[in-house]
Amino acid sequence: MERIFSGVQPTGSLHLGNYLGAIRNWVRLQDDYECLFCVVDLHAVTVWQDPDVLKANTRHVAAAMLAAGIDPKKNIIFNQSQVPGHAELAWIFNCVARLGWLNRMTQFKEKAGKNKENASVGLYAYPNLMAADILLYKGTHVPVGEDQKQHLELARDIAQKFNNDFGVEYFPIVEPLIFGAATRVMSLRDGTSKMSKSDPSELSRISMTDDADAIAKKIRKAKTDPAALPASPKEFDDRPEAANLMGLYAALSDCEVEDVCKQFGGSEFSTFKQALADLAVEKLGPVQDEMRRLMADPAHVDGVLADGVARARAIAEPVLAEVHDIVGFLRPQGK
Ligand code: AQP
Repeated sequence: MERIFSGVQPTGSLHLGNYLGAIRNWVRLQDDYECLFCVVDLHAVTVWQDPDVLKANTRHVAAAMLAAGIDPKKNIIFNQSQVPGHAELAWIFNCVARLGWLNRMTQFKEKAGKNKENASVGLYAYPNLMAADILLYKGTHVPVGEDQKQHLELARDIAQKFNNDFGVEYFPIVEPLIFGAATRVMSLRDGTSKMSKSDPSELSRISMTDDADAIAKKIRKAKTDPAALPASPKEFDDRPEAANLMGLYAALSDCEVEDVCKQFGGSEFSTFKQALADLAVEKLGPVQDEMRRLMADPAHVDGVLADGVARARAIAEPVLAEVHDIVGFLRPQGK
């Protein structure tokens, strides 16, 4: 069976973008692939995290995966730091990847901003760790958002170079799985920047822990423009906020944006926002209720993660042993 690896960083409260762009799609993959879903805490610490908050966020992300419908028996749900092979293989990949490759990564430039001298080395080498995450399990497919496509290309280059350097056909060349609807949910305050956990404005995102009132308020306050709603996606040019809100409606109701335009074209934003808020509350409510129930039972969530860690290690350890042999690390035999 083909194997999928995918992860979410425990860097804050999950939002609608993480749900529609990632977790909801993962639920749909679990029947067709062998899946590892990872809370990528090693990635999270590329930017400083409060230790207690990081632990709480790790449980929060695991709870979101479970609440969304990922079956922990069928799939492996675990946190990255507890499988040492991720960091070990990332080191080997630090020695395979070229500086020039990493210098081209646009996400580092965006996240480091103007002060890149002050960014952590980990943030710079982040794509090498992502390659290790996938290849430690010889993953064949990775569901990625638009923003991760470049990193996945790098994982393919690393696998190829490792195979060439050592004259082996060891690592698979990973294929992306890109989902159509809502691959990129944008900020409610600015339709040109992505909805993000680290955006300082709470009003920019719908958090998976927001209650119905908070969801309705954020949608009501979402930035719009003065014109009536477009009757076709062709009219989305220069109207990023309308495109984003109508795209959200389409993703939440599992229909095409064209249909949303047909239904609401010509209406006032206020009417549409009310319908969008009602829909968001209806669709997110059951997942949020289940998340709250799970968050009140941390022992259960920890049990799921511990089981996942053991199963992930069982796959990773033989792969790492083979990589050691390929690279030439001596395993001394004691008496
Ligand atoms: N706005 C988004 N629209 C669609 N998909 C999104 N994802 C993130 N934001 C959006 C997808 O969610 C998965 C997990 O993302 P992540 O937590 O590993 O990192 P990220 O992409 O950096 O997410 P954030 O929310 O923007 O976090 P911060 O602010 O900490 O950097 C990925 O599949 C991602 O594509």
